[in-house]
Amino acid sequence: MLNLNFDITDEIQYALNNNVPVVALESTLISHGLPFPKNIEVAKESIEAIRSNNSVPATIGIINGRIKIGLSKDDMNILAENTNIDKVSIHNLAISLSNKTNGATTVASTIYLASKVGIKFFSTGGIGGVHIDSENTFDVSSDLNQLSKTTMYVICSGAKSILDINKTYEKLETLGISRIGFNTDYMPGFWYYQTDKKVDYNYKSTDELTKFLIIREIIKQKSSVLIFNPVPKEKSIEKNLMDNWLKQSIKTANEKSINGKELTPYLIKEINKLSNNKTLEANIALIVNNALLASKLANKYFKLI
Ligand code: PSU
Ligand code: MN
Repeated sequence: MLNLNFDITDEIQYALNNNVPVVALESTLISHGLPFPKNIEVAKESIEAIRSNNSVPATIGIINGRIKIGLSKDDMNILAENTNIDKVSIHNLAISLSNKTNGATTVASTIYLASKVGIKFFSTGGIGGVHIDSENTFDVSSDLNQLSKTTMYVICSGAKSILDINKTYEKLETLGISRIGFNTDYMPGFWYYQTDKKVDYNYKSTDELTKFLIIREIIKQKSSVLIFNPVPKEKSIEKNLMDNWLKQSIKTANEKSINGKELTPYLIKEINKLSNNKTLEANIALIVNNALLASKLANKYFKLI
């Protein structure tokens, strides 16, 4: 029954059957996170980074209502070039399939779909989380809920800087999602190198880190693990600059009554403008860097199991 909706490329299916490392990638980054044509360049660079470590990339998205595990070049162009692509999370996943839309999958829906086909590693930029002013709006990304339900090893640079980092950090602990550093003592701040939030543990080698992942499997823990990899230092943005841009863009979002799932893409675009694309450059650098680390970890993992 499942196969009726899933299109898995032969290469990915072969890798899954033969313990070849596979790294999943989301597509919301392509359609809603980065501007065209940078989005397609970054998608390709991430794919190359994963291949350079003998791993198989699996970019996930929805084309004409079909779940694609592995997007073709044409599929990727559809998601990168059009402005009417659905942002598909968990609540609207089956709606997109039933209406045969083209949809970009968020962290939540990507890890859900990836885990259904047996993928263990996923790489992205920053996860969604608890929004500023959530006491009033109740806006909390379903990424957090899904991370608590799905077993996935998620390599990222923290939560997006537009969020309430304190609340997001606490919520992760509540949900049983380990906040692991890879060579960092503090949770990274997405566009900036580090926040003041301590990681649960800083693993300093891929060997140590993958052994920890395997121990979790032995004791049957089912939630996801966040593996934090900070933005390369030379691209990191100063926190006070970022806070100013954030304040300004929240103000214009309020004036224009932008909220819900439109809020994240709007704020990211606005801040890219205000920063003269410095945040865009940081975003690109960290995405590719995370893909590289994900494939290294996936390689080590499949050597150890
Ligand atoms: N990080 C980015 N750009 C993005 C996102 C994350 O740098 O576009 C996307 C991810 O797909 C994430 C989603 O899952 O935003 C969260 O959206 P929301 O807050 O509406 O759940
Ligand atoms: Mn939201």
